[in-house]
Amino acid sequence: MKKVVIIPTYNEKENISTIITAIFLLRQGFHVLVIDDSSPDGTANIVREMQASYPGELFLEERHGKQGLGTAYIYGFNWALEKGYEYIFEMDADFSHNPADLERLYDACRRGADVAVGSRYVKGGGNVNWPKDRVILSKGASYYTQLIIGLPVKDPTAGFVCYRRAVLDAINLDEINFVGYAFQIEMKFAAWKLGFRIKEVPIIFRDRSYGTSKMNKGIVKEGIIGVLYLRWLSWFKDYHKRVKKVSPPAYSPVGKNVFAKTD
Ligand SMILES: Nc1nc2c(ncn2[C@@H]2O[C@H](COP(=O)(O)OP(=O)(O)OP(=O)(O)O)[C@@H](O)[C@H]2O)c(=O)[nH]1
Ligand SMILES: [Mg+2]
Repeated sequence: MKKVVIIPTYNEKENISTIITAIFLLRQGFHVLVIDDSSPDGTANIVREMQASYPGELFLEERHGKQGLGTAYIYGFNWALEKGYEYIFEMDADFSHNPADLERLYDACRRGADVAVGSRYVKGGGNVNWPKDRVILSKGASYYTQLIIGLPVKDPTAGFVCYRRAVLDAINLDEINFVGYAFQIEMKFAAWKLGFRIKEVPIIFRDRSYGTSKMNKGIVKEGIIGVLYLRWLSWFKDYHKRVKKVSPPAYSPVGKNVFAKTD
């Protein structure tokens, strides 16, 4: 089964080669797609050099300027759908997500989940070395999200996820509104609203050891307002209809007047 791990990067030169190597060392057939937003530190050059060692398995897409994590993933989802991948993973470059857990997310999807979420807030999961204020913010965001939009996911901002292809195929990705934490919440909300099964798999999340965080106040603000916006959309604007991709009919009689009488 074709599986691809999408890693968005912005200034991850300290982490990118080791994370890529760690994924390929699993020898589980994961391909890797790096979406780099012209990192000034040269992250993309490192990936480009590594591509010779992993032909047909390591891919790089470069975008102009920092455009946010959410749009990087949407770009990656469309890329992966077009290339025919069956299992599509989200993962950070900074080793907060343990590459070995990719297999556990994959197993959950193979055993019936449509979306497997690497979760810190189910039994067996947790945070290690994260500053207290970040843990409070993250847990607060989880309670807030469950309260306001009723999403039955204990770790809705989680960014370590496996999607079955059918999920991304069913979502109109043009309708996804957000780019930061709210992006992660909205993707899960859209999948849930469309009736897909979401399973949380416990993971231990570690604070990054190298490089710098891209977290900022704007991302927090987007999360707070974003959740309220999702509530509003689902109450008054038929969110599930908006976010459902409308597939073209399998057969459309082009150039033929279907209403014309034939007798
Ligand atoms: N392509 C792209 N990648 C991004 C962008 N912002 C963040 N990333 C990447 O997204 C992943 C998560 O970003 P982090 O900075 O680790 O954000 P975070 O995990 O919320 O914050 P920390 O807990 O401080 O690490 C990392 O691989 C980043 O390099 C962006 O604008 N574009
Ligand atoms: Mg991080």
